[in-house]
Amino acid sequence: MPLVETKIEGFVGTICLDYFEKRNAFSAALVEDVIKALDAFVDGRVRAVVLRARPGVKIWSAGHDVDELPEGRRDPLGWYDPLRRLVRTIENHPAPVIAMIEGGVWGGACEAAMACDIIVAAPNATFALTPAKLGVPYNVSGMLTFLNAAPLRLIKEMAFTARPISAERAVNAGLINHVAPSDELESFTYAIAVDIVANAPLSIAVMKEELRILAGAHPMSPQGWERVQGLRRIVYDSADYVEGVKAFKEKRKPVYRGE
Ligand code: LCV
Repeated sequence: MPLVETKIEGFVGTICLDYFEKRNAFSAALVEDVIKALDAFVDGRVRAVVLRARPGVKIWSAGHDVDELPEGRRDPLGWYDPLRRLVRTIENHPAPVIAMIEGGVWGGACEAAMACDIIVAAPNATFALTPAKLGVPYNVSGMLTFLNAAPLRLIKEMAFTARPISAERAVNAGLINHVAPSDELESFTYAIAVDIVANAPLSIAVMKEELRILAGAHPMSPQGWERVQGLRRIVYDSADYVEGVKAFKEKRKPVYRGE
């Protein structure tokens, strides 16, 4: 049973997340279905993609599937982690991907949305960075996605407080492109897609790739990389990381001791 619904109309492809029982948490299975859909759109010569959830949802996506996080002593966000693969697939997709958002966007789903090229949200959309809430050591390329999406100070506030921010605050900060009234969200979003598909797809694809390469062009020395990896290992080896995942599964507030 696919966890997404897809369609192609003209040159516009749509991927609708359809995993209500886990609030569209990006499990390996859901990520696989999204990646398959994006790959099929390349062959289908789709020129713009809309990534959405079902109309009227309260939660666009609950983020990484916490049940699939390692219980400790292993990097929870390594290169082949489903969420990492999803972010790279969106960034490498030749056509622009427009995230159309209603409801809450949590944790890794914020990164998936920010990896999209354009974000259009309803007024009820909220965005929350949650690694600190779960005790997770987010990874470097993920932090770069955030850093490329919003001012450093806002990213720090979101990352350190783990508090959701409103669509209004997000659009004022430039984290999202537009807030559209809920009853106009679809028409507003697809109007952008129609404008895009009327333009030269090859020119757009090369500009998207140029911007991806330039946005990711941040030098990090081998020592800097090793230092960050060492610090991250201390976190995912910590009792706090185990506590964060355990508390989530036990549906209780975590108690962090800084060890
Ligand atoms: C697995 C879930 C999830 C879920 N995973 O419905 O960025 S990082 O580093 O933190 C990264 C590791 C990450 O993305 O972590 C995940 C961050 N996500 C969150 O903190 C959001 C956690 N979820 C919630 O706060 C609530 O579920 C929301 C507000 C999203 C929806 O609340 P609502 O009352 O509508 P439930 O909480 O009842 O959730 C319905 C079912 O989905 C599961 C949840 O455990 C429940 O399962 P059961 O029916 O078996 O109890 N679920 C929700 N989110 N991220 N499973």
